[in-house]
Amino acid sequence: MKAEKIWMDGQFIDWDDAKVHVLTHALHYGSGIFEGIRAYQAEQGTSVFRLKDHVERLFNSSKILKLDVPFSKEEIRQAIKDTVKVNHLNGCYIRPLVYRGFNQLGLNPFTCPVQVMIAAWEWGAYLGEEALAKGISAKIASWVRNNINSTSPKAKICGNYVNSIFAKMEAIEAGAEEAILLDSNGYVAEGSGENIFWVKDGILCTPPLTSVLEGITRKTIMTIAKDMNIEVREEFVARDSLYLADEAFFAGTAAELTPIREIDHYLIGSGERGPVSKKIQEKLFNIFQGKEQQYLDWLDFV
Ligand code: PPE
Repeated sequence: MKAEKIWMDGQFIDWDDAKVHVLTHALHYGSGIFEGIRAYQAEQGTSVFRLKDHVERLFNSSKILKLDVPFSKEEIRQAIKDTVKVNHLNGCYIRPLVYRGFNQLGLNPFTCPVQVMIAAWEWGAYLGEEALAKGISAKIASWVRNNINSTSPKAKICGNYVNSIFAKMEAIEAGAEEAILLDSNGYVAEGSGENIFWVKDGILCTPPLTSVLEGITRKTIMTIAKDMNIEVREEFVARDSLYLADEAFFAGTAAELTPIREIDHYLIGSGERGPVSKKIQEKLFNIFQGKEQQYLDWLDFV
């Protein structure tokens, strides 16, 4: 993973020179927030998927962590598109980060400057190319999802991701590919970096937005499923509902729509990508490629 330029605080810097001081506040305490965005090569040109929604969430995360972004939403949207353009990227992953820089250490963040960077690079299938067709194995983590009174799950805060890293390490060391975290009440929450869906008797289900990230892919999938006349429900369920589901999948910008083949060694349905998952996945990829007139508004051409 390497591209040419990274946007740092308003200007493009060579990839290898995009550095920060070791006493950067966010490096010590996780006091930053970020976004994960994808651009796709559509029939009409390169486009960023749901750029406006991602920038909106970036500013919501900033508000929650009290980071005063020194750029307007419009400036950030333009900088994201410029980053894709100067790097001559077609399909890519885009990572904007707003973080507390260096002034002094200690938990009070207010004296540290708010800095912004945007990087973009080619990033293929998050959980492997094969995973998109065949599905992956997942494990219920012993680590509980960040509690709603410990941090804000609605904000994509850097520090929140230590919780995900614990769950991911546990899953990998146990021989699984991804983790599923339960919330403090024991209900299914989400993956380490994805929302989760399952299908039971033709109904598409996902947990409510309490202790999970308000995923843009989640929102997209709920909209297109409804448009395809698939019933969608938000439900708190225990892990056994996942074991007994007909289908399950992860949804996120990086993961796109990745089917889940097995959870804790229980085969989900027939242990392969299910028909509802496949139908939604195909629709989603067609939308990314600009092949669905109805959803062209979601594409922002660079
Ligand atoms: N939950 C979590 C915890 C999460 O990190 C993501 C995105 C989602 C749900 C899905 O949200 P959305 O991308 O808006 O549909 N995870 C990002 C970071 C992944 C990473 O490894 O880094 C992403 O997919 O870009």
